[in-house]
Amino acid sequence: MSEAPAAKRQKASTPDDALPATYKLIYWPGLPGRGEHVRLAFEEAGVVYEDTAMHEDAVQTVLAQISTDNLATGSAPNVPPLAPPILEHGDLTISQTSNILMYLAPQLNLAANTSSDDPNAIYRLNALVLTALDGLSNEVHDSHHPICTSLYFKDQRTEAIRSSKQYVKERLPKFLGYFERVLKAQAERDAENKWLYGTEFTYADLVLFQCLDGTSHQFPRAVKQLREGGEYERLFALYEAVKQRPNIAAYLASERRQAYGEGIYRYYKELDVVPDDGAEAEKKE
Ligand SMILES: N[C@@H](CCC(=O)N[C@@H](CS)C(=O)NCC(=O)O)C(=O)O
Repeated sequence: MSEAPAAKRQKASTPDDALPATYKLIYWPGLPGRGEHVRLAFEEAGVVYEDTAMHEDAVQTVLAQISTDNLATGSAPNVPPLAPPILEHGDLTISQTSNILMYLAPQLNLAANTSSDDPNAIYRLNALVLTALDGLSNEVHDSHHPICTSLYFKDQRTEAIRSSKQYVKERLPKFLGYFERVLKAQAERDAENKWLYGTEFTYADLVLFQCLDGTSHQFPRAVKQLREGGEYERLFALYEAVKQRPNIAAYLASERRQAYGEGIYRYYKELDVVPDDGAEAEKKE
């Protein structure tokens, strides 16, 4: 169980009083991974949650869920998950990061006014989240494993170098530019807007923060160069603002925040390329 400070031990609102307000995150131990998006939402909201990654039998807990023997035949009509993160809440079991967040965010007050005056907010937020996960998580992972996830890095090193050069040259600026554009559009609606969705802080801001943090871990030189280029000022201001939110800052400084390891975001010196390296590489080929 995570060690949330006493002041943060409050219950989340649930859509159904019959559901116990204890959330269980099932994820691999030893790395932030995609489970981190779910943790950050819980931490920002200050709710109690169980994180099985912190348990001794963490791996077995994940394996039991994703085993080909798991037919999810309990009384609730759950479907078996293919991969973590997995959320259990009462008799509900769901997987897929964005799906879990879509379920949690309204309960954790991280989805703007989805439940009242802006019922479509959740779909706009989900589009932002899926876009961040596409370009600043899945594609970043695929840069170090461009051939196949099941092969070792050393067996796809050459392809990973080429893939990383292309990524930082073309894809990374495209996705950073997209989120800068979203923020610019918000600011044009109201100069006070600094978040992805209007005046309110939402889980999309948290996801973007984590995606940018992980991408910076894998490609520190490229992110630094692009940041210093000055084209993404709103985006990096959002990154810093999320990092400084009291509950997030406390979490990042705690032992619950795990170091990046052999997960989605990995540091390999030979992949720490900058957009200009990419241009060079293509000229030589
Ligand atoms: N689209 C899924 C991807 C899930 C995923 O790839 N999970 C990783 C850990 S972060 C995993 O264990 N994958 C095992 C596999 O794909 O075989 C999500 O966002 O939840």
